[in-house]
Amino acid sequence: MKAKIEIHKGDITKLKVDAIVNAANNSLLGGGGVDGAIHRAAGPELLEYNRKLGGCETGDAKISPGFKLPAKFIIHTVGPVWRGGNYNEDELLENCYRNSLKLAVENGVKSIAFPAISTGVYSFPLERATRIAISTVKDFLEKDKTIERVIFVCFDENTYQVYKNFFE
Ligand code: AR6
Repeated sequence: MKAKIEIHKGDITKLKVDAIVNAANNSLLGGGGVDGAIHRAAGPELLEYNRKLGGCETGDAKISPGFKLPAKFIIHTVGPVWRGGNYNEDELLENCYRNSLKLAVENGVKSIAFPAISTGVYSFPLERATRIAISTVKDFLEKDKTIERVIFVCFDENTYQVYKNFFE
């Protein structure tokens, strides 16, 4: 099961996988960080498509085509904003990973890449988020037979080192 997980350093928009996950906001209409990069790389059709999705609750996930991306699908999930840890932030972050994987399976996705959801603009502590990301994905993969490959994409060196440390 661990063999299905990879840690990758770089830009998630470049990956040729079945689905990449977007760390979006409730509107699903774009923003900064990885969300901005995905909208730029996918092209304006993504915004047009997402207008019809009607937003997304924190912890939930919605799917769109990848448009100009090498990835076939984009799974948009909304991570929690860190507010000190007493506002269900851990559970909501766990839900992001689990609901993204469920949606992936429903759509026949075999390879999926995740960014470090909530650890940028939303300020979730990186180590705490990394532990949740890795353990939620591992738990899911233990029961699932569809997903063959999960890639954690780390954009900066610090995130990459933290993921490497937790994974070993
Ligand atoms: N590829 C992979 N990871 C990236 C990329 C990229 N191209 N660009 C940034 N990251 P953030 P959040 C990393 O802020 O904390 C947006 O405005 C980044 O270095 O993108 O969930 C949305 O619209 C960090 O490690 O997402 C929301 O309003 C990680 O992705 C809000 O930000 C997540 O950082 C969501 O905030």
